[in-house]
Amino acid sequence: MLKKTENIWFDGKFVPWDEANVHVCTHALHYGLGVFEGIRSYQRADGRSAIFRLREHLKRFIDSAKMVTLPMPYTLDELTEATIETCRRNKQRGCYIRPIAFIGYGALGVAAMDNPTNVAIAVWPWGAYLGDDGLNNGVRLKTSSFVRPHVNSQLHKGKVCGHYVNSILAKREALLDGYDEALLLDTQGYVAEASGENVFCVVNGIVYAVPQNGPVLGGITRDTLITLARELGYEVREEMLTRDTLYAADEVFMCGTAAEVTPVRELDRRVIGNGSRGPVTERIQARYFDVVKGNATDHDEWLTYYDVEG
Ligand code: PPE
Repeated sequence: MLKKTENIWFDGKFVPWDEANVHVCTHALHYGLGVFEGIRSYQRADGRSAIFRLREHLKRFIDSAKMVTLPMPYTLDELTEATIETCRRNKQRGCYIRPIAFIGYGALGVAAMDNPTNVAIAVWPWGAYLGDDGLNNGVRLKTSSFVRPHVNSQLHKGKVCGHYVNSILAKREALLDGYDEALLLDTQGYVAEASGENVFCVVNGIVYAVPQNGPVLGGITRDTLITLARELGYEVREEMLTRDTLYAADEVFMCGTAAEVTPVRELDRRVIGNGSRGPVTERIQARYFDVVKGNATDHDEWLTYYDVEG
């Protein structure tokens, strides 16, 4: 269950959590055209709170809307201000932040060119997406029978609400089959991404990331980890991967704002590496947590600090 907070920013105003509602005939509810973001803020080791890579997330939010021809009534600066204020008002020292924009109430029928766009920003506390045990010991993955749609069928660089039906089908299938998460391949059979995470593997000390030119979200955590891994001295290659490469890899891990850096200990009943969090994954994960919520200050450009009263 969501842990509700006090106020949601909704079309430019703060409204109580329970009153941030829309009509059942809202267009997006029927056809799925909306865009969203997932952002985290953390309370850092020094006690201050900071939102991680806020501008990049909100830029992607605006770009996603543009890709799907959804008019976005707010600027990057307005959304930035609104996001910070939503964290502050709700006295969240560390939280998950969910901006969403969608086609609102008006006409039904697919195009509905003149319906308004509604925009909301909600925040709430959200722990480890795939569990604390998953972060420490790794999760079990299943290659999905569902495939990531062709790059001309969905606009994968956009974080589009309706795209997530494909993710839900894959994730539910994986859970029903007793796994923790689904791995989706592309229409050619190459590794795309997990239902809500980008995928990496480690072979002979080299870090491999699935390239961005396929049907995958351009993950901000993925970009962060490539930067941090290179700073740690690892060679990082962006190459198409096949499932057999993952089966035989020394380490596999996934990343996303919600999932952070989650090791994979098993894929399709093949134990990956030593069957727990591998050493390279552990180093990159530790560095990630140090940057987002620890003592590291060498990536301050990624942090938007804000004050919480009381
Ligand atoms: N791929 C997909 C399909 C995806 O949904 C996410 C984020 C990523 C990759 C990683 O992107 P980034 O957060 O920029 O590193 N998934 C979000 C939603 C999860 C949810 O269940 O809701 C998230 O991590 O916030």
